[in-house]
Amino acid sequence: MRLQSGCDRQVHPPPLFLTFVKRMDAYIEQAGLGQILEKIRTGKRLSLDDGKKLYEHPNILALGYLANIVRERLNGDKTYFIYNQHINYSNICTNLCKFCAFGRKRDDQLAYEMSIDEIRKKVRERLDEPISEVHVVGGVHPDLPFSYYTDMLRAIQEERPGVHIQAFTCVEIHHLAQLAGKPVDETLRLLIEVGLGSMPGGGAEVFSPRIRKLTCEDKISGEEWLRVAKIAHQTGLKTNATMLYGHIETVEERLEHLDALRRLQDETNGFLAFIPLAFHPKNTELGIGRSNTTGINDLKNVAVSRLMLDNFPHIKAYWIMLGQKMAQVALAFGADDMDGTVSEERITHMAGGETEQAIGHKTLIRLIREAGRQPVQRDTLYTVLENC
Ligand code: V47
Repeated sequence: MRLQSGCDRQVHPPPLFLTFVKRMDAYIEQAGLGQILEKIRTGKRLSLDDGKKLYEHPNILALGYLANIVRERLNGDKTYFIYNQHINYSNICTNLCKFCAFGRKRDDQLAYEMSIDEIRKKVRERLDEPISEVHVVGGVHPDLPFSYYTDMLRAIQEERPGVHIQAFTCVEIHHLAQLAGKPVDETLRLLIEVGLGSMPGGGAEVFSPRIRKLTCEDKISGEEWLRVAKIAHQTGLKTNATMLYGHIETVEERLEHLDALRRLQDETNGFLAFIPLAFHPKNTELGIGRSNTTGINDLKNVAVSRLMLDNFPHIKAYWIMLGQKMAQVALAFGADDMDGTVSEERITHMAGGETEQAIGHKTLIRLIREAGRQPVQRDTLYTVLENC
């Protein structure tokens, strides 16, 4: 429990709290989740059947209670945020996934591509802010040369020396390796030499071949995504992982996705955070006739991923996709990170995202405090920069 004043002073739980825990445990038992609670309390891994039971359980508060046990065991009351800037350098893409409103053909009116000078300008525009991470993601561009990507990393480092660049999903890295004509590990070493610090978790979607065939046939397979992530970890890079939910995927497909990530993490321990991404249907082929995800679906995905991914240190409630309000509530359902100040995100906004494109650190701190958590400003690798 946290005192009202001061960030990190702890007090022993009062008897009232213990009564609450006992009552909740009995309630969880009544809800038919007693065996899962026992596994969670004793640190045993949940099976895919457990995951299915959780996804299909109607009681969202019970799920939140369970996920919160793991959340608080791993991260206490801490809720992380980062000062960051997103740069989506180009939306020209050969994959043209059916769930994506961002990717465009080269001749599309809304297609764009930033020159290295424009990227420099973007970084320069925000030099007065204490940004510790520049997050770079684009499409699979048909004809930019490999040197564009190395020049971009160099330019960002020159404009903001020492900044951590989290860039290029496994999908982009796979493409860059082809461009460079080198194996993935060698390609990554070339990128690290000019400033790559870690990789974001995009492009994972849902690993199931059925889903990929129906939604993103031209994208690398789930197996390829996992292979690139594994090589990145073996090369010394930390990466994130995502799952795009709320379209045509089944509960079983979500769980197989989570299980594949959990198995890779057992091998490499290279994942930092998992980010469940809520599908935004507007302006997408897959979205025709489909609605936005509901609050309950969003919270379930946060809670179940916290419980299944027992070896992932962090679960992000990405406010850009969840909205500030839902992201704040997610902090009681397993999430321990709100991502960052962001600025100029385009992928969600082209798909009808209605959140702001950036929020200030003061808003993030207020949202976290109001949720009864302790705001912690972090860097990309979760080193604590400030307990706020
Ligand atoms: O790879 C595309 C997804 C991802 C839509 O690593 C969509 O910390 C919802 O991965 N609705 C890019 N999602 C964003 C991403 C990310 C974001 C924030 C933090 C991190 C991190 C990673 O967005 C894509 C794709 O999976 N996406 N279209 C859509 N219509």
